[in-house]
Amino acid sequence: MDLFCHKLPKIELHAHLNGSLSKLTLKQLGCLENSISQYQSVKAIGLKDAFALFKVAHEATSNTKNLYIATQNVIEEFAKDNVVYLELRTTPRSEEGMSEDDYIETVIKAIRENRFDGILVKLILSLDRRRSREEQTETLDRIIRFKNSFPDLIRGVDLSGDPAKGDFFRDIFEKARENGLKTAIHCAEIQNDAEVKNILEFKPDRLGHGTFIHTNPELWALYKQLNIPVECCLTSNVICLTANSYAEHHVQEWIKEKLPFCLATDDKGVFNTSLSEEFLHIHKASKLNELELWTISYKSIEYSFASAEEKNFLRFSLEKWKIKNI
Ligand code: 6MZ
Repeated sequence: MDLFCHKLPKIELHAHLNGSLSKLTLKQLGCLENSISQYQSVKAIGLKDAFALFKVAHEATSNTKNLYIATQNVIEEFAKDNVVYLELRTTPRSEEGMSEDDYIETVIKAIRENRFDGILVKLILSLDRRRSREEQTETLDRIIRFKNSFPDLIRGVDLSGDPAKGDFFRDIFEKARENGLKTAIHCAEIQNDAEVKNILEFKPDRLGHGTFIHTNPELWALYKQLNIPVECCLTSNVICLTANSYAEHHVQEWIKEKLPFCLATDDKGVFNTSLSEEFLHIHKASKLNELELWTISYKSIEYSFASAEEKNFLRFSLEKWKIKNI
């Protein structure tokens, strides 16, 4: 099954650029050995400690040259894992000598100059919930400007960052939607029923994690009525201690009730995983067979922010692969 999960053409819809850097990339970017050894979590550490690890990657990508290399390496690694469609997300930030505009331009350039065959890459830009309403609004305006110049590449906006901090500002995402951007919002990664209700009522195109929705009957009923695809990141949740184990992960509820979900790595560097491994975990935890795993991949095409034409192309190649391999 290892080989099957590796070879399966996969769709990655929830990957944070700076959490996806491999140790090899950190080394290439001149990171010191002792920072590198701290960066990757080999055991369950909880959300707070996981968030501290992003600092290592952020230091490594604090100039445009390194950011460019990091983006290309991440794409290459997903391509080698047989990810055929990648929606990479990242939070525009400024550093000394690099403005938010420089940051976005560099990531765009790295994706457009991507050298790897067989992988289609789109960009989602993230708003950090720890930032103020004014800062988030300013970043959104910037994103809208870039989206108008690169509509083929920039497909959506995400809300992420430490779920214990900051807020979801609905009007900011209404504006994103009015401007033709899709919305993917981290939701219920920790228990926060009032916020989850606000997010669900906004009806984003996709939800990240969705860990604590089914635990509240009112929210669960509302969610099931809305039927929004959830990006499930099993290893991330196990390491961050928001799921007790792979077998007890909330994706089981989605499988049982035939609700829409995709599998994703979240931060393949920090959590030392790959999309193939995530498929292997679900195979083991839920006893899914090859056809069922393929179906997860196939259905994820629908939940993606790809254009209708791109979706048709992806469906065609997955169907072709199925005839030969299953
Ligand atoms: C919420 C997360 C996250 O944007 O600098 N990020 N936000 N929950 C998570 N679960 C573990 N994992 C990553 O990539 C790193 C940033 O992505 C968000 C955090 O804001 C983190 O700083 P970029 O490329």
